[in-house]
Amino acid sequence: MKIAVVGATGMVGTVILKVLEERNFPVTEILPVASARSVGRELIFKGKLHKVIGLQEAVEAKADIAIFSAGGETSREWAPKFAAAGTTVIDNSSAWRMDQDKKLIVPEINAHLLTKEDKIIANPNCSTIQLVMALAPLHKKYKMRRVLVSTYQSVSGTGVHAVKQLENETQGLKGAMAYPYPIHRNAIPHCDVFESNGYTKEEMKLAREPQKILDDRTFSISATAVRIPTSGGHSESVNVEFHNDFDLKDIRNILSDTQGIKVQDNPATNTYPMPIYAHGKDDVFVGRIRRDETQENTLNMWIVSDNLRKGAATNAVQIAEHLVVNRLV
Ligand code: A2P
Ligand code: 11C
Repeated sequence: MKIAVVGATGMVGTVILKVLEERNFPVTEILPVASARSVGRELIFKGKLHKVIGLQEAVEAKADIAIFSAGGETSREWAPKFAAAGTTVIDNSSAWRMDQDKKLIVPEINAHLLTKEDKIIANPNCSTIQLVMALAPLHKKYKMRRVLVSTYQSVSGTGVHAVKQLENETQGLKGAMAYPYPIHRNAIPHCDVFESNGYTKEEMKLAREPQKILDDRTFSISATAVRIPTSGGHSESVNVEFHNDFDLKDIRNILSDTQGIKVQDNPATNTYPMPIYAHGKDDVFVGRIRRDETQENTLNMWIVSDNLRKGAATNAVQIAEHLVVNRLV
């Protein structure tokens, strides 16, 4: 497979290259793509140096698959050009996610929907992926009515400049600000831009994307997204009201048996998911599983995952693997 990675020099692009290597994806040729600023720079893939190329050159190279993580504007403009050249695009930005003609895929849940005709495939938002991974198997059995989620998101979700802001502030240094406030020793209830309804774009992604992935609009999700000074791994406090009563043991068993999920839940040994453990791993970790004692059929849990891996790079590479295994490219 000839694979283009658009945004190869960026935060997620770097992890995409790493995940392709680690999972031994059948790459015959790798094309690292970035902005004009980076063309000619060399990146290492599988121990060899590869020159970064520009977008037009990459379109002309007619890769089998292009994995994009270079922001929404780049995707809007360039994904259709790649698709027209016969390349299947897996897009990590928010550009196409809610487009009616594009599929929004978490492989464990809905990769079976993909066909050869899908030339632009959307990868969900990182906080959506870890949430929906845990909700999907529980929804199947107990049917969700309403979900309340509060997120605790790491600075790596914002990008290199935010990681730098936290590093600078931790060391008492001054520098450019990615956020309107200091993030060190702080919690900022503001991820992405505000929409006209008073919610942030991140909160609305959490509300809308799971309905599309689960192909069900009968449940609702209300979210508050908060940025905290962790450097890798998003956490979520999740309250789920089901239509049907559940057995807590069964909830644990369902989650433990779900591919891609690891249950870490033992109050007696202080065992629960945390970003420092999830960092660098591909699984979604679930713990603090307990009944909401204030309301019928309602569950509380805590979900943590590495936002750059399952939340972005790994999910995209898994989509690519599904395409290859099922001969859809
Ligand atoms: P570059 O490094 O040349 O700026 P991050 O998410 O970490 O900010 O990274 C964004 C990635 O998207 C980088 O690889 C960046 O390349 C790339 N990128 C940003 N804007 C463009 C563009 N207009 N065309 C191509 N690549 C872009
Ligand atoms: C964050 N979820 O942590 C964002 C980053 O729509 O893919 C990814 C944004 C997106 O701020």
